[in-house]
Amino acid sequence: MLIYTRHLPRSFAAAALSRHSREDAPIHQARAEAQHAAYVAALGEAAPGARIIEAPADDALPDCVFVEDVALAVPGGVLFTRPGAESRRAEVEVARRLLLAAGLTERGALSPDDTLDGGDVLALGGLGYLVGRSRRTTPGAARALAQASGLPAVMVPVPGDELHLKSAITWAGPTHGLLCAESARPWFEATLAPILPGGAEGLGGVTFIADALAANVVIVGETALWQGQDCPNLAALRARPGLTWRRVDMSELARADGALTCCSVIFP
Ligand code: CIR
Repeated sequence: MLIYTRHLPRSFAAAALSRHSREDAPIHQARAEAQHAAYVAALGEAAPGARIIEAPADDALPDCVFVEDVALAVPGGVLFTRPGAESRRAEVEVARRLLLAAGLTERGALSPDDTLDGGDVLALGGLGYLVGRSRRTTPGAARALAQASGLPAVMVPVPGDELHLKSAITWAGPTHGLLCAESARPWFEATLAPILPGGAEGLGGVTFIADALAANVVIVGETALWQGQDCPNLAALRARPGLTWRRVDMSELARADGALTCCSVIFP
């Protein structure tokens, strides 16, 4: 297993893109750095044999810690994206250099007319992908992903004005199923459930989570990393056999709209 991460730049607290005002609660740079370091350590402990790449930060790219948006693990290699925010496009270059040097094969490419943030891509194992049609991701990106992966990639609207598809929903594999933010339940029932291959049951079911942050889990090996507020539904899910759950606090990164999945790309 290979895990790609990138250090937090010194410009993060002041300049990372954020839909929240910094006036009331400024991002705390040192706390964000400590949380990110603990996250990378948790990944390493969850996957002891994995090689972890920690790319150096670039202070000219305040969002560069959110590596999920720049590279996608696809069968046989990696698809590099073209992030929807122009200020983030240059983040791809270091990922390309380091991941190809690590031996991965580049698969496919986005056309210059398309944009794709990895936060919009929900991988459903061998069944394919759901791709969020957010403000960051264009329909052509799903075609590029299908070509690069050889798997179906279906475009779906994102709920409300979420930044990304995975801001509302992630998949913890067949034993634990989908985790969907409670606020996105109407969207899930009306829009997503009808088009899921085999329905939600075919993916292990769906659990609605009161805190949207806690619906964004990272599965690495047999471990699920999670953050945010607990709730009875989540506690019941954690009690199921098959995954060890570990809580990681990335609250300072969440102030720049980052969730747990945003900060790593995991190549099995
Ligand atoms: C951005 O707006 O692009 C960053 N501040 C947050 C990106 C979060 N990425 C993700 O959810 N995959």
